[in-house]
Amino acid sequence: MAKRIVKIGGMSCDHCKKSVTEALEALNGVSDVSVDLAAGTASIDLDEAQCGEDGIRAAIEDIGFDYLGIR
Ligand SMILES: [Cu+2]
Repeated sequence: MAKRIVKIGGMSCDHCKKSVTEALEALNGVSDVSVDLAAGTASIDLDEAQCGEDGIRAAIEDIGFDYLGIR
């Protein structure tokens, strides 16, 4: 399990924040999701054995936001 920060584009309100939080929490291997709306980031605990970068990208893009990377 590793703490990672996902950069997300297009979030503008609390509804966006909730949508992104729920989409990330639904992924196997992702937990402890905390979205920072102002920063455009989500802090997550990631188990990379269960979920890779592609899975995170798809979850964000599927609900209409922009995946801008992970660190
Ligand atoms: Cu919104």
